[in-house]
Amino acid sequence: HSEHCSEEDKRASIVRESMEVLRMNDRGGYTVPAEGLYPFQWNWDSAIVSAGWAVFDEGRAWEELETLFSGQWEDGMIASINFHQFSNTYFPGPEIWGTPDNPSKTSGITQPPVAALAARFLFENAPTPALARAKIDALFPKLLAWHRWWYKARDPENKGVVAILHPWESGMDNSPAWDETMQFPVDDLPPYERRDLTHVDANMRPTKDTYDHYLTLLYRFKKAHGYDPEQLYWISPFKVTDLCTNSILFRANRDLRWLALQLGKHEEVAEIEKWLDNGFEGFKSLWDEEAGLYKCQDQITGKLADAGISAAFLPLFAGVASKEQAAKLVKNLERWLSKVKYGVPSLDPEDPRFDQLQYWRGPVWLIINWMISNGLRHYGYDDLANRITEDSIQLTNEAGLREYFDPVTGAGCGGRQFSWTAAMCLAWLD
Ligand code: 2M8
Repeated sequence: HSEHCSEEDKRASIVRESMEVLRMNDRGGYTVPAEGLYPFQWNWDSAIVSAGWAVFDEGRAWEELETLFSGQWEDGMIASINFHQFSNTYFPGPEIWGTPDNPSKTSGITQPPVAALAARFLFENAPTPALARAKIDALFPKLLAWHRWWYKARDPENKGVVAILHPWESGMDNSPAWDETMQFPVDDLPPYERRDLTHVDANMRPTKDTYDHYLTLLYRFKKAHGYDPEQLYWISPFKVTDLCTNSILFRANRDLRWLALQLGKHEEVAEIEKWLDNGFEGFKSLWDEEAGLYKCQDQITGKLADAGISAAFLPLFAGVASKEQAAKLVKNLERWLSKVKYGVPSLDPEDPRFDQLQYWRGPVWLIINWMISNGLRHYGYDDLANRITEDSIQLTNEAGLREYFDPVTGAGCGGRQFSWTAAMCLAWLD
């Protein structure tokens, strides 16, 4: 009994700590992912964090999304980073990106479109329905504009699935899924100084060669027509169908459709249904029958990436996999989980590149765990979903609100007092 009690006490204190972390990382209308390491407003972080705020401060939750959309470009894009306030603890900052004022300073690329999911979550869980309705009325056209941007700028050839043009856009920055597609030669770069290594151990962060490639893309995009997204699609040496982005976009379209129905926007419903139908077709080219996994695809060569990554399970979250595909995915997932203590590792633990500490090349990320477990439940794999939820509770109980976790030892890695981990403890694990 006493053990049970102390587990409960532990959980209650994690929940309290999670609220404190969001308050501490609040910069007035937006939340930074982590003090020092990431001192600006990140796109998909903020969308996830708004669900955390929703648990104890409804108004603040909506404000998070409103501030995110205050940086929306005229063409509809929501950039990966909004630079609301000066900071010199992160590289590359606004002076390197040098985007046109559009309407405020941002990066020049995007990130996975979680915002519509968050908007639906806030709307459905709203203590004050009238407030929620007013907020959604204002937010809906902006969400729609962003989704339209994805298809216009990132699927001009009507594949039904969208391209990312920079690994930073996937959110899984140094995933082994990009090892082959990142082989293009780097340009002569102006000298630069990374800041991430002043906050976090080098063995937990991308290598210098990887950063040289990131910056080569950044400078080419900047030179090419001031980041005009419609030009970038045609000139980028990195053009990939990413599973994380496309699964989230598919799910976000379902949530946007649901919101459109609430608002009685029938033309918009039809427009979104077309994206869903095309997406359903587009996903077929990402299925690797032999591996029993979804794979990212190089749009330049047409080749599927060889790496099995955690995003391979996200089509379950999207709801785009068939029952047969789901069964094969589950078999792979069970094999992965039998090789580690805590799931879900970001790379197949039997891949020789698996590295339990290296960022998106092995470690566990709570936001991905939430999406995978949600998807598993939808397909009726409750036991496996419970295992992932239990692992996530254990990890945060033992290592705290870290950026990511070692799947072998359970140790916390990367940044501390991390906002999206706190948000997951509030909105999912409590
Ligand atoms: C990481 O990415 C940034 C670049 O956007 C970085 O390392 O400098 C990723 O984990 C990304 O998914 C996340 O949104 C961001 C902030 O938490 O950090």
